[in-house]
Amino acid sequence: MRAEITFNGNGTAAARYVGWAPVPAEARLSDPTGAAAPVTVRLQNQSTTQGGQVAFYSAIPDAARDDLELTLPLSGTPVQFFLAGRFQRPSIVDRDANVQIVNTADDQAIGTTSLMVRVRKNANSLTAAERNRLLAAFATLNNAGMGRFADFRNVHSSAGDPEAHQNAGFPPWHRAFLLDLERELQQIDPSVALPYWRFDEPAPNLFTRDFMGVTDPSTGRVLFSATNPLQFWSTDGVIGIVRRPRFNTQTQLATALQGPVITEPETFLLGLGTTSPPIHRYSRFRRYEGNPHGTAHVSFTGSISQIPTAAKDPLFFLLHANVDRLWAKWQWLNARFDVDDASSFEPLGAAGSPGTTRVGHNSNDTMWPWNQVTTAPRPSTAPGGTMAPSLLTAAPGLRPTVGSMIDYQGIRTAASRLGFDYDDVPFEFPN
Ligand SMILES: [Cu+2]
Repeated sequence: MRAEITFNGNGTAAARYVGWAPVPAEARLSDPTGAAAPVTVRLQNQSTTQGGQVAFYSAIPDAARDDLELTLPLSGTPVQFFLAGRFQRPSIVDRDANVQIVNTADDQAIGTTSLMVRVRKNANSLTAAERNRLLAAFATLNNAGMGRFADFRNVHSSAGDPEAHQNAGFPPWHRAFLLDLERELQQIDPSVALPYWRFDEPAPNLFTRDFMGVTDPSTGRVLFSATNPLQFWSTDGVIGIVRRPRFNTQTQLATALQGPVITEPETFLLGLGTTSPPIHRYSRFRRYEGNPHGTAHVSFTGSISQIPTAAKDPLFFLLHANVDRLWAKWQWLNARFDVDDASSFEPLGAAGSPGTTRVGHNSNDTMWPWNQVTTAPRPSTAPGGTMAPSLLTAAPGLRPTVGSMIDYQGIRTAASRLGFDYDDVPFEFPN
């Protein structure tokens, strides 16, 4: 007797990745030999103290369970359920989460499926193996300046500046930018998720020669160990990265000339309005583009400190993963996932219309460069093409809209799930 589970609408091993958001799954008897009647099974995590674990849901919405009983017909007809990573139990290596299918009649396992609970983690506390897989994937994407990374560097440029900054679309545009890059990294190594640099805490393990490098104070050039694949990093035909911190990277939080970044709790308070009673509003929260975001950028001199050159430095993507995490956590704290609610996103605009602000910053506008529009006021080139697809979800599509970035976990609309999560931002159904 054998049973199996599949999920993400895809039976292949390449699709066995989950975050905190529940995904459709099904269990079936693949070999009913020895069974005379429908078989009651229990889905459970194989007992391990480390690594990934899974949570089960019989339906949506429902409470997450540690295990789930299902009755599987002899015909092999699948039985539906839902599956997610168990919060605070992410994987450490690929496929280290093992779901067992146990026959409740005799407690024998009749099937096991291995998957990865893949989420974005704090870069400062990655294992050496997690760090090395990330660096290898980044270096492959850059390919010493000859690879696809050049498109990402070229998008975040002077021409792209008004598409991405100083307006309501700043958080969604950068969420899409990171997702596109992360999917490219995952095509190289599917066990990689983009980590975040918590710039409001010291990150001594990030600023080492084995990770994002250590600056030579005499030249401003970033030095790497001989085993770090970033040693061959190259952009615009020039080898190396120039990045000089204005703060002690071993002991301090990111600190610019005007002072340190505001802390995470202070960032969440930015959203608080002045009405009575005060509510948290997106239009106020997005002021975080200044401090902490801008402050973190200018806590260095060098390419990361200016928009046209910032994305030359791989640290940019870890900085922005934290910027995006702060928005995601603010969204969770305040239940701000409804794109049609002005406290979750504003301005609001109709598709194809200029909306209430510059095109590219209204919820129904498509975003450059993924829309491939090169007529004014959009830039005259659109490097990189459409959004990278995913085996795990159809969202956000090839030409994402600003609004498609809001409900990133598929809380309100399951089909909106973008397929990424942060280690400290859970999935919760709305009340
Ligand atoms: Cu930035």
